[in-house]
Parts: sequence; structure tokens; C-alpha cells
Amino acid sequence: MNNREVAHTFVTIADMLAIRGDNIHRVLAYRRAAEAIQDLGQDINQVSAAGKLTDIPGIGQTLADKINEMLTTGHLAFYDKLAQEIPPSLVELLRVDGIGPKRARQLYDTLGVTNLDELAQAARAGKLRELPKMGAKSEAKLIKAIAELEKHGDERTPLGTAWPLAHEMLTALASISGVTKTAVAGSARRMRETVHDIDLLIAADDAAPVMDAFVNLPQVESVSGQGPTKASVTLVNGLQVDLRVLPADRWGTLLLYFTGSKAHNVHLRELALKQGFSLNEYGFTPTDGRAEILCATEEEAYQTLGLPYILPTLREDRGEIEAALANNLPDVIRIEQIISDLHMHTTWSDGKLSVLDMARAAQEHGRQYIAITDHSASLGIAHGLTVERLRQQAEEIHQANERLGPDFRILHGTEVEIKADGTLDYPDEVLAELDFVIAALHVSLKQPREQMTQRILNAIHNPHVDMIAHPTGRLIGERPPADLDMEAILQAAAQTGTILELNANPHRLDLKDIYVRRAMELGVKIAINTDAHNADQFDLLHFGVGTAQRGWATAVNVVNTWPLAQLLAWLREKS
Ligand code: DGT
Ligand code: CA
Repeated sequence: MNNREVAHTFVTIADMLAIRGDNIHRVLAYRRAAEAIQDLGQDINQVSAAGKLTDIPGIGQTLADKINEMLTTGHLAFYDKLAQEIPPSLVELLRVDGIGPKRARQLYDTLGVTNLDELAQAARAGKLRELPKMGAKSEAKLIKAIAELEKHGDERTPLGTAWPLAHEMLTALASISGVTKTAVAGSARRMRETVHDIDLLIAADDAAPVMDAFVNLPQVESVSGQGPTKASVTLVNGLQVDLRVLPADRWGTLLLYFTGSKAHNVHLRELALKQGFSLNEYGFTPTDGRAEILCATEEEAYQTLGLPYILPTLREDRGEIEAALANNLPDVIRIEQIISDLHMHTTWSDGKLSVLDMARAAQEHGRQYIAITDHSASLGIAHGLTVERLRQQAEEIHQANERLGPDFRILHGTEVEIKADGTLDYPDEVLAELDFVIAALHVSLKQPREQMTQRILNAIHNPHVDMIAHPTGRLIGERPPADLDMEAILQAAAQTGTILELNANPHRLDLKDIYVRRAMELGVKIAINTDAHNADQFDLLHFGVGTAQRGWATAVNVVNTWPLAQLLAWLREKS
């Protein structure tokens, strides 16, 4: 079995356990383990062979034993036993909006439904309306939700698609009179790279006008549910959006609750209980009968628990609550600290603007220095530069620097192709003429793991290469990452002082958060770059910063926060 298969088994077990009604911690433990395995930079078989499974965050001895059993026998007795109680296909029901574990269990127990097809049939035959807590209206709603699932699927949507939509809608609603606060909550606020749906929150005393405006927004295709303070809609692109309208005095706990993650919330609630409160979205209720505590801000909610404020991007229960308790939260990178962008393109290759125009746009976006890094010759599709043209470009960059004066600096760089055979597209003596050398993969991304990894390692060990761009080459939702031994790459980057990029384009976000976190542990320096091909793409930076925060990156480890002299000194030292 491979990482994906093991992760899939654990996710299914988590869902089966939830349907069976097991304790939430047990369910979350399997989910967390699945996520860690899915995201692991190494082959789980190798980790297992090295006896290091328990080094993976979220995997203790019990889960390690189960993984070993799967890897050696191809089976898991626990899964087989569970499957006799809860058919694994029953978990498909959870994909339908409005069906949770309890409902799935009920449908199985009462109607013998075991999968999505059977559910659709039962619903369309009118068999659901007689069930307890159902009725014709709920049945109709489920039929709609099933149709929705059949039409649009339930693929997660890239943050880059969801984010602008969420903010456009919120802006439209913010202007309604009586609205005092607005927020995007949920996974989008935590800047997860993909979202299942968008959660919007609005504070207003009178919900009705907001509800009305919401369901009539131009982005909305259909309304799947509407109550006095709550509505769900599907947008024309298939994305689902939930809106809640609430009074402002409970805003803090409401925003906290709906921002999640679920695991973070569960952990906070436990902490609250230990301190004598039950915590929910409406506030803190002391268990000894004292009056409820309302929190108008998230800061107050954390304060009530004796915690410092925890940024949304950290709320994944990946150690942030322990760190907050120890007053040891990482001082993660903030967007204002970024002063450079080290990866961008101009009309010399596939960019839309000249060197000077890109520099001016970067300056307008607050950057103090940049590297111009057009593609190399072999990337014909992007009009890569021959050596001759690369040298002509040096002259243009020199002139642009003269024009821009001492307050801004353009470095002359390249995004040199790591070719299919593992060599670089320019000879070393050409690379030596440049200020900043990025190496990157764009072609032959499906080679076997060893070959792929070796190509990047070759580049890392070339003393002229300063940075590896978008290391895995993935395009979220479109192209899977190349099969790479990321641990070996991170180790080599640490050893040679090679910078790894966190490409801020929301369709890449590559390195992803967990690799950023590992980079921080190993002391690898990262660069958050936009890879801009046009002026407006400098605005994508915040996606990179959000992802860096999710990886607990601090300013010292992000080279774009360094003054130019410090970066140049680092590059000179690089071996
Ligand atoms: P998504 O939509 O799958 O990308 O991820 P989220 O985190 O946006 O999840 P969603 O939309 O199901 O719920 C939004 C937030 O509401 C979630 O992050 C935490 C909170 N929440 C929802 N359901 C529960 C729950 O059963 N327990 C707790 N503690 N919190 C929940
Ligand atoms: Ca959500």
C-alpha cells in the first residue's frame, strides 16, 4: 500500500467511527493521521521500515501498529471488523450536504441504505419523509442536495477561486444599513489551500435585509436553504456559501467557532471545561451557575481562556494551543515585513510588461528590490531566453536601475530549466554572470520518484543555484505534485543554504504549509514570491504569506524580509 491508500483507509475509518457514534477524539485522531500521511514527504513504507512511524505528528503506537499491519499484510483486521457493523460505502452519504453521521446511521438502520445510489433512489421514491425528524420538506432538500452533488461533485475549490468570490460578496453585503461587522470564516479565513465551502458571518441587529440581499446576489445560482438568520446558496461555479447573521455582542465566540478548525475548537472547549466553562458559539457559560460571559472579539474569547490571540492561519490544532499556553507562539511572518520579490517575468519571456514597468509596479506594491527571472531557452512555450538574449537583458536591467535610482534595485536573475536529463539549461559560466539563479522544473514531471528527486538535488548542489522555485510543480486541483522525496530535498537545501520558494500564486502555494513547517525545523530559508507575469499579480503575495503562517514561518527565515545587503551576503556564502 502507498501513502494515499493508507490515508484513504484512515479517512474511511474516521467516517465509519463517526457514523457508529464513537468519541470525537477517536474520529479526529484518524482524520489527523490520514492528513499527516497524505502530506508526508516520504514513502510510508520507508518510514515504517526505518521504525519511524511514531515520529509522524499525530501517530502514536496504536496507529503505527495499524499502519504496519496494512503495509505488511495489505489488510487491517480492525477495518474489516468495523465494516461488518458499518458498511464502508455508507460513508458516501456524508458527501451530501445536510447529511451528518447521525442521519447516515438512521438511513442505514431504518431503510437499509448503504450507499449514495441507494439514498438517491430512496429519496426520489419518497421513502425518507416518513422517517423521524424528516418530513416532505427535508426530503425535498436532500433530493436537491443530491442533485447538486451529482451536478457539481464535491471537489474542494482552490483558495484562489474562493477568496475573491467570498470578499466580493461580503463587500456587497457590508454596505447594507445596520451591518456592523463582516467576516469570511471557515477554512478560507484559515487560508487552507482548498475549501469545501465558504462561510460568511455578518453582525447586524436586523437579519432580514441581509438575508434578502444575500440570496439575490448576482453570483448566486440557487438557494438550498433559508431561515431567519441562516442561509445556504450555491454559486454559479458550484461553490456552496453559508451565511449567518448575528448580533454583535457575541461576535467573538461566533467568529471563533465558525473559523474553526473543528479540531482547534474541540481543543479549546476542553480547555474551557477544565477552567469551569462550557464554551460554544454563543459564549462562555460558567458550570457553577454564574452569569454567561459574552465576548465581542476573538481576543476577549482567548483572554477568557488565559491565552494570547491565535492567528486564524495557526488554528489547526497542530500544537498552537500548547504553544499559546506556554506563551511560546511563533512570531509568524506578516505581510508588511516583505520587502522584495525574487521571481517574476517580463516580455523577454512570457510576462506582459517590460523590465522597467514590472519594477515600477513592484515598487508601487511596496517592494524595495526584485529579481527579474525570465525563463531559459529550452522552455520554448514560454519564449525562454537564449544566452545571447539573456546578456542583452542584462544591459536593459542596468539601464532600468539607472532610471530608478538608489531607492530601488533590480537584480538580474533567471528561472533556469532543470531539464529532463537533470542538467541545467545554461552552462555554469553563464549562471555565474547573474545576480540570482532560480532553478525550476516545468517538463517531464511524471518521471519516477528517484529520477525526479535527483534532478532537484543536482540543481541544489550546483553552487550557482540560489533557489528552487515551486519545488513540487503542482497546480492545485489540476496537476498533482511531482513524486519527490521532499525530506531529502529539504535536507539538501539546509546543507547547501539553497532557498526554497513558497510560490504565492494561489494555484501553486508550493511549498505547501507542512513543508514550510519542516523547512523551519531544519533551518531552511524560504522565499515568498509572486512569480508575477503582470502588475496585478503582485497582489497575490498575501496567499503566500498565509501559507507561510500556516507553516509557522518567521521573518528571519523568509529571505524577502532581509535588506538587500543581507541577501547578497547569504548568496555569497552559499556553497
Ligand atoms: P471546509 O469547509 O471543509 O473547507 O472546512 P471548514 O473548516 O470551513 O469547515 P466547515 O465549513 O464545515 O465549518 C466551519 C467551521 O465551523 C469549522 O471550521 C468549525 C465550525 N464547526 C462546524 N461544525 C463543527 C462541529 O461539529 N464541531 C465544532 N467544534 N466546530 C464545528
Ligand atoms: Ca467551510
